[in-house]
Amino acid sequence: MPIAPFTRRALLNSALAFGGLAAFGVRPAVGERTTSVRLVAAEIRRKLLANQPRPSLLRLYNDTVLPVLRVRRGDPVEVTLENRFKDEHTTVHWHGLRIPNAMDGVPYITQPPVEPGERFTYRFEPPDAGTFFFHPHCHTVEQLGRGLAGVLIVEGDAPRPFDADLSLAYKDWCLNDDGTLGPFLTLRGAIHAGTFGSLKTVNGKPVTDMHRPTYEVPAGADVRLRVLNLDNTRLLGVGVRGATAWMIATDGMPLAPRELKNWYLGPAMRVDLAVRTPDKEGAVVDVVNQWASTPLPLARLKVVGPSLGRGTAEPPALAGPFLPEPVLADAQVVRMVFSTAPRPSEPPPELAGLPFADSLCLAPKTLWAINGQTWPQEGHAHPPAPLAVLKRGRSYVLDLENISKQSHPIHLHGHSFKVLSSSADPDLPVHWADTTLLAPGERRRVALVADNPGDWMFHCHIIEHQETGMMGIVRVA
Ligand SMILES: [Cu+2]
Repeated sequence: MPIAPFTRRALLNSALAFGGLAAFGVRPAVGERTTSVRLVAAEIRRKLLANQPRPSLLRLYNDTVLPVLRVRRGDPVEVTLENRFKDEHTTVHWHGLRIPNAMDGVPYITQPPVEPGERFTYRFEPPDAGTFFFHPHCHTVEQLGRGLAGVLIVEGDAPRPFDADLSLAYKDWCLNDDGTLGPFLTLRGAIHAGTFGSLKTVNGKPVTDMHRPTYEVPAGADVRLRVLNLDNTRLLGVGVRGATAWMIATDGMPLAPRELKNWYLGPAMRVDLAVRTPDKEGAVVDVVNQWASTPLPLARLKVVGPSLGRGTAEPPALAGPFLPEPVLADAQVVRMVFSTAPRPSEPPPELAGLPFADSLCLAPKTLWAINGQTWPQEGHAHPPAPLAVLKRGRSYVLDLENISKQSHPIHLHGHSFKVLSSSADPDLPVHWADTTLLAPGERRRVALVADNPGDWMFHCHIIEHQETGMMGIVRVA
């Protein structure tokens, strides 16, 4: 019975490596199947690198860098957020979850901001299984920049248990020599591809040319790798060296297994891989970022123990997807054009002096636009008119076009959409997503059924672009 110990060990590795279940104290509470979790958002001083002169000021959930929360599809989840920040409100957005609007976690738009000392309980039943994450949605550039995010794994899609299941959550940190973090938003970064961090990490562990987080996995086994790009800025091209890997899900939605060559992950995007590890003990498998001219390491899998003999056959497909198929013949086409702002501008002088221009979640400058419209500088408290109003239950094709010189990973809340085509990549497989990456000049057609009523945020997930105007509302009514 070699499988069970390995499986348990691999799961334990991933849980212990970055807090995992223990940090959350997951326990059944209200009903038998309810997962009840306390999520404390607080500042903490901690070193990201052992040789830092002084610790960095981080903002974390439950004192853990990128904690992992595991729940089951369809089972009730109750998460009580407690805001222990001194002077800043926050909320939790459940990225990619098709849950009711009131639980979506956008301050002012879907709920009042959770002020310091206050609590808010999120209640939902995850309708999809897969790999998701959670993060705040106001002053995100700094809250997320200091680490405020977590991985959400919704179980219930595997036709048979994987031999190991690991998440690899990528994030850069703007770490300075003296241990301080920042700046999180620069004019130069916001105008271009964003402000890049100096320290690359996976699961909070440093990644360099010489060093990468290493995990032991069984030989001849099916290992599920959940790769998440949780950075504010950086684009990844995920590849695997030393083993055959199949893509089995994109943004938490299953895909017929497809051999992985390269998959681009903009900020907020995820890909699930089934990696068939070599039979030979001691072999290594590298997960790499192929976006760079020389592939950069992300993580290494080290093969240990006797082969589990999974052979060479394709892994089975995951269960799902569990969402309605858009009817293309009936679909109305809605065009969305992503560009620089028609008139770059600064906030009115009476608002410019506010601390970090936050209390209204206001854009410090307006640089980016969707359909020529920028998120107003009066902030979330004064939302703009919707970019589009979709009829509940109807199918739509969103015709997305990026006419700017930067890439934009575009995210719609409350829905997943089917990516049908790309003007830049004729070989792009049809796949489901909640965030899709548009290269400069690229046009993509995506389809969805507008089945979740409410006002939903629609924005670029390069956070500096989002916070300088590339954000709007899509209403489903
Ligand atoms: Cu963008």
